[in-house]
Amino acid sequence: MDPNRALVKPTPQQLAWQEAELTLFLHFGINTFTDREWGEGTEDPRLFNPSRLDARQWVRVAQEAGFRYAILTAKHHDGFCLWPSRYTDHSVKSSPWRDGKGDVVREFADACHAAGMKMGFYLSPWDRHEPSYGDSPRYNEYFRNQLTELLSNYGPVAEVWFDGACGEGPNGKRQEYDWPSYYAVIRKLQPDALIAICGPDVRWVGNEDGVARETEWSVQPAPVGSRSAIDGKAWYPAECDVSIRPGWFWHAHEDDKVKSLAHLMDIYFKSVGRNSVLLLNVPPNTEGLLAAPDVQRLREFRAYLDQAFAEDLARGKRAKASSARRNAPAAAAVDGRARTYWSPAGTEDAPWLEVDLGKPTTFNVTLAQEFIAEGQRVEEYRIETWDGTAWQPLVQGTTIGHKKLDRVPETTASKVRLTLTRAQATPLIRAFGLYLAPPIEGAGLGAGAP
Ligand code: FUL
Repeated sequence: MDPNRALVKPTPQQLAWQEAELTLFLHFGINTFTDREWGEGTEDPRLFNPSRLDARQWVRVAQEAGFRYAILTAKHHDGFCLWPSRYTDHSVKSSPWRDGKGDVVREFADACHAAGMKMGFYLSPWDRHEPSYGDSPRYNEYFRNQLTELLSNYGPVAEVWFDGACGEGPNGKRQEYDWPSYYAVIRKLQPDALIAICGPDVRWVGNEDGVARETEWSVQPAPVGSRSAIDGKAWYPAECDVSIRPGWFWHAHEDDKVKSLAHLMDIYFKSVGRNSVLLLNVPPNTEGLLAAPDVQRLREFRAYLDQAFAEDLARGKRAKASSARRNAPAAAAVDGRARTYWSPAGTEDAPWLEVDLGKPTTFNVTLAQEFIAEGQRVEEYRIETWDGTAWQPLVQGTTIGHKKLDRVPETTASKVRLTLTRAQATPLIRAFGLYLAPPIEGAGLGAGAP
């Protein structure tokens, strides 16, 4: 490894987003009222009529569950707009809701801003209603106009989420999306907004199960439009999108198919716990509210996380290391602070950090975090426990990144050691922690999706 090599680092916006860990996704629109997942674009806007819509409820529930970003589907593939766009009548203004004077995006944005929730929107480039779709230059202009409305009139936007779906237009031609021109509108109007999925700032993890890879690098070949590229590489962190229900939109018949707490926790460990952000979809119902079973599950989700991570058993314990740089002592990895880290002097092959727990201590989750503001560096690590005579293997892992959580069988030890066996540059370990998570009713903690 070349110590002078410039490392790819996150932008401040990418860093804030990753630190937040949890983003709520809200799929809501005409499909909510037609009981479909994909509309055809021929739906009657008069069907859109939520009886008790309250975006403050969405935001309150999300915030209570620990979510700090929320993304609403301003327009899905059917083309129906949740805001009164000047460029089409296929929107809330043609609906009976609030006498055609309503604006869901406005209510959502206001609720987010009032609560300090970061706000984003999903805008489907694929539009099955808009007549200009397929006539590439004309539709690209229509799309940029819609983006301009959403980015100009609703306050700060933290994330714009682009799905890649692309069908034929009414003229039988395939629309060619002019991505660079879309990005230019976003960069100009909302320079702090992250552009996700079909965009350069946040990468789709590659499935809709909420599961990242065991090895998840935030540094990737640079996508078009990236702001952090060095030598063809860029900071391009993974986001895991998954719905709390089988579908993305609300359907009455799925009220009893909300994912179990055990399944959600498995998703959490395999997304947030694998250096990714979890984008969890919780769709409002025909009343315009998050449904009771989903709200209940989100409460359980929060309560479980609070309990599982209430006490870091390594916090403040005596720590020593194979070596440490000045201002980066071993103790900094167990001080509970986000801005300090342990970093080895860089001379040994496999630097290690040892925590003396002072007494036999039982845990079943280990945590490691890198100080990613300075890049992602660790390629391989192992965790061992001291049995009084020798070090016993417990975890063998690869990348760490922002956060790596490993679930292990209940283990009792008085000393635990983290060894970094391979790294791309001198590692900076922000945290090393140990937790005893309670069992989940109906499933062991280690159990996967039911
Ligand atoms: C997909 C869409 O086709 C789904 O309807 C949903 O919006 C999901 C998040 O992205 O590609």
